[in-house]
Amino acid sequence: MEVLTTKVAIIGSGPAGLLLGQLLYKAGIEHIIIEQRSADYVSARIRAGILEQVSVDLLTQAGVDQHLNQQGLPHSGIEILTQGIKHRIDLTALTQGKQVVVYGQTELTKDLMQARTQAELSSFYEAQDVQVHGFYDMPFVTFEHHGIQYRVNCDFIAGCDGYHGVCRASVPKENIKTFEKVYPFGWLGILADVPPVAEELIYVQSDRGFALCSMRSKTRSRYYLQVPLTDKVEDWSDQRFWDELSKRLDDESRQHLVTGPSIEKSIAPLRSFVTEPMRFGKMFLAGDAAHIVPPTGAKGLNLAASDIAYLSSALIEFYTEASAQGIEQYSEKCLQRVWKAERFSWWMTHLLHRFENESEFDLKIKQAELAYVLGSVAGQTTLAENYVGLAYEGKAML
Ligand code: RFL
Ligand code: PHB
Repeated sequence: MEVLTTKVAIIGSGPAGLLLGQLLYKAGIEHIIIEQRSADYVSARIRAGILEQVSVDLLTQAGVDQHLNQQGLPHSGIEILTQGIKHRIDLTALTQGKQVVVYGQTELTKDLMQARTQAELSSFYEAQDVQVHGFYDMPFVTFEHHGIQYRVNCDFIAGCDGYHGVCRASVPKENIKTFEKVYPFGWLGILADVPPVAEELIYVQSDRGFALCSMRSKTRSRYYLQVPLTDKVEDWSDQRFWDELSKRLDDESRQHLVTGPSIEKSIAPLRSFVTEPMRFGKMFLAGDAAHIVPPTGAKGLNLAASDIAYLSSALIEFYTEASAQGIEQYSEKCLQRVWKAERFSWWMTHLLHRFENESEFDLKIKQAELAYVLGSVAGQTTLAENYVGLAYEGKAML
């Protein structure tokens, strides 16, 4: 067995783990990343597309904003399409100048991986049988890598290993509480090298179900359709996808819709999920390992970034000021922001999706709520300030 020693063992090389690694590196804090998948698999995953300003600022601090600044598309508004009419939410005007940036999680992951390679930092990809031990006392991680057994002794474990990871699953049941809501539908997403239907994102509420028109660049589009959970990707030819999307759009958008062959197609289930607390002795959970939101509010990746802002601050404070205050407050601070984003994502999902067994009364109430939100400055402001991202409370990297 090879025995290694480091300060922070990071489990998972998604955006949360990579960003934490980069911020610790900048602060001169030794760490190792242990990831079960291959580097190619991790860098090819297609997921989120929207970054809040605070996430962009954090990436700037981490020194990985070069491509983001060149290729990210700043957006100052979104459209909500309901009853055949588009309503623009002017994010920037409603939030005193804030905006969001369209930049794919795939690109962000590649940027962070590249920064790591350049700095020659230690990562173990394709690690097998990763296990976390002793996190209430003397933490260590064990795994197998290319036939060699490893033990990593560390001060802290950062559980950045996503919803299906090993860290949360290793916490004794009596020390953890989870809150969950599963939605009775999924999102079928496609990526295609066609120009986006419009300059801004369109969130579509229609009798046929929700749809979202998003993008990755001026020549690459990302579209989603609400579909029953029983549907399989094979049920959806490209033609069927474009036909259905077209039916959910308004006349003007339908005319501008450019179709083409898909380069990726997948179905994601929708879930709301929160773990309390987010720290277990010397092990922290961050990102999807601790919480999941339905993608309607575009908050998942951004919440992972805000957890890491708090966690990196706490660890830097611990090592440079010998203060455990940030560590003690980590869970509480994260959860305050997490629950607000959970509420917003749940609310957007309810407002814009079609639910089975919805009575005519329920539908009328929902339509009235949408009409209120879209027709009132207060309603629009609520939506806008949540969409661009709420401010961090207390001390974080920013
Ligand atoms: P990740 O990205 O899941 O990374 C976790 C990593 O841990 C590894 N792992 C392990 N490693 C070692 N040992 C083990 N036992 C391990 N188990 C797992 C995994 O292989 C993986 O590499 O979690 P992280 O870093 O917390 O990042 C979270 C985000 O990926 C996620 O919240 C977003 O993608 C959610 N999301 C969106 N978020 C936004 O902010 N804006 C969006 O527009 C947005 N759109 C989306 C989304 C997620 C989607 N899907 C597919 C769920 C759209 C979709 C369709
Ligand atoms: C995306 O572009 O993948 C995307 C954008 C906004 C969302 C969810 C996903 O709310």
